[in-house]
Amino acid sequence: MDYRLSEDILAIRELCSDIAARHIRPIREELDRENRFPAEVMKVLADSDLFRIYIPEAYGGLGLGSLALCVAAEELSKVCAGVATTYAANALGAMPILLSGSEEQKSRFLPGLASGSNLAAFALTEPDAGSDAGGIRTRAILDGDSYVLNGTKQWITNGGEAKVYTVIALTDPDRGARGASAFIVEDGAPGFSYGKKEDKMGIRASATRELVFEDCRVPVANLIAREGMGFMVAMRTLDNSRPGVAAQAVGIAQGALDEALAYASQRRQFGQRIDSFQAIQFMLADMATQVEAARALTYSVARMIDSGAKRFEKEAAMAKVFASDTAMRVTTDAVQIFGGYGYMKEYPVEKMMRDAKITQIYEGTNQIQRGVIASALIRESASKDRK
Ligand code: COS
Repeated sequence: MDYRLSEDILAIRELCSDIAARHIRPIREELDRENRFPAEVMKVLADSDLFRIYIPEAYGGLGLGSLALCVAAEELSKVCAGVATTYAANALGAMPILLSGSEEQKSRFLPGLASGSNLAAFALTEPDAGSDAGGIRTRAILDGDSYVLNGTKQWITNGGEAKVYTVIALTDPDRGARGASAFIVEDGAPGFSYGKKEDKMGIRASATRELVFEDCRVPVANLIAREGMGFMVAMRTLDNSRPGVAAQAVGIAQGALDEALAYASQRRQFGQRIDSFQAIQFMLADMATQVEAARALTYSVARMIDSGAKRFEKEAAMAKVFASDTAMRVTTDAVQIFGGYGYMKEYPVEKMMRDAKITQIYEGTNQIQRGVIASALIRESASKDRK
């Protein structure tokens, strides 16, 4: 399908494809097996200016927006979703500053994120607050010219590796979601340490770690927007980042489809290539159709964001749900086409199937996404009725 991508985006796609082939494919199995953070790949991505894509030019970025970032995430995910997660989580971490930060915060933090010299992370989830983001307990209490943070954040992508963390904490617990605020916490802040490192099913190249705040002092200047705006900052961040998860899922699914196509043309059974059997052909046809539909939806919402749309939570949730469910189905079918070999670690499709699973869970489970879609539909329908 021709998506009429700009010259800039086509160049990014080619660059990511080349980096994935030369620097990621040869080590992806090792990264997965050893649960190893891909520092050397992050350096290549930084040297290639790929962290600059989504950051405005005024802060050292390329100002290319959401579609460009989606295309980069998709291309890297075709080869290793763990590496792609490490890369894309920077945009998630930077998003609260980009969307709601002050001029001073943007000039202070974005250039380092654009150059890739600093990585970023976003910290919302807690042991007892996952889907129920309004149920967080981490506290932030104003004391002189700083806030004092106490609490634990869980499953934070880039935890321990990032230098800049955007953290959601309660400044007014009585007000629930409306009492949350967003803060920028730097690695090394007094009272900020790292806890448990997770051993995950998939995306094992990405670092996932607990953040621990014990009387952690954060300057007042690091409060994003105003007190009480934290839940809104988090929701707007997720609306902007979910198309990136969708793009990651499209990449994983495309990678699995490519592997299945190549394998089916080589593998012979009953004296013939298995891609000559209609049973396999129909599977491949369905896989390809679903991947293309997921890509079309993902690029559409990214274009909607780039064109300046104000609310797009429904479309972002639709892309995330559809693409991640597609990735799970397509990778499962790819394993099926590989048969017994697909179940073995020597072949990449079992990793792709494990990697795909998280896209149905993180940045909001697909059940939450369906809730977001339904709420928007009902709201839109009610507002039509009033007209
Ligand atoms: N954009 C702007 N405002 C939003 C919004 C959005 N996308 N989503 C909610 N809001 C606003 C609501 O309008 C409401 O405002 P008022 O208090 O002024 O009415 C406020 O935020 C609270 O919204 P709501 O009542 O819908 O909050 P809930 O506690 O019911 O939670 C969900 C809403 C479930 C959507 C939210 O908790 C969520 O997204 N959960 C998933 C979290 C997640 O993705 N975690 C992944 C980890 S981070 S990688």
